[in-house]
Amino acid sequence: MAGSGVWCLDASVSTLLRLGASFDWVCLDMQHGRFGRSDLLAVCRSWAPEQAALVVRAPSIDVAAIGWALDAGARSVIVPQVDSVDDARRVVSAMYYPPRGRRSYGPLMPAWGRVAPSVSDANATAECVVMIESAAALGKAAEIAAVDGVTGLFVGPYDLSLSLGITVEALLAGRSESAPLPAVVAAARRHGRAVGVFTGDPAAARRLHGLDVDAVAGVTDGWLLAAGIRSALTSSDESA
Ligand code: 3PY
Ligand code: MG
Repeated sequence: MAGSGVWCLDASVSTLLRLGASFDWVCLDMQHGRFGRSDLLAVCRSWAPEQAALVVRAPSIDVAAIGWALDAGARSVIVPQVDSVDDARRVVSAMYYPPRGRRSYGPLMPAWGRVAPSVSDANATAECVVMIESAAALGKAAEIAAVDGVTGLFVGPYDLSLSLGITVEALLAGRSESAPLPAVVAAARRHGRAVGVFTGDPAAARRLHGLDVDAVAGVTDGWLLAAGIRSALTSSDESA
């Protein structure tokens, strides 16, 4: 998962496929979005390998849900509210087959004619991304990044700002060494991990200017729809 992503809460399968033709990655949000397991399977069944990377945000540190996403063919799973080294270890254990973890074997892609990756390929290519979105997680970011098997840290600015008692704008704009975002980036880089950030709209994404991040969820499906509606109404007002 790298580059420009769209974070989806409500899109249909066909809309997700269209988004996959334009963005670097598409995230299906199983925590706050409408997607359950059968929605996830419907998307994965239709996802063409040349399309954008399909990323799943698990509903929680949930071994079963993380397994469903991987079994359906997602390689990248973002797990919310990982607040400690123990949390990160539980996520790693769900993400990887033994001996690295305790993922249970049962890939589903053969059900729709795809070849499942070998156990070693699955382990080598999985992206295990943990969300830093509380004061506790921020305080432990370097230790969490150091957990073997974690491949990336992903900042949830909304929950993190609630936890810190500051605004999202202030959180995104802070650039001092001890400010939340530079601190997460430094913790990730120290351990060779990727960094992603959710912003959800382009104005917020612009606040990340100058920050060294790999992946930004710069829009949501809802933002794109609202922007399209605004643009259509503005142009019909102008032509009236
Ligand atoms: C947050 O900002 O807390 C998120 O989890 C983004 O969806
Ligand atoms: Mg959150």
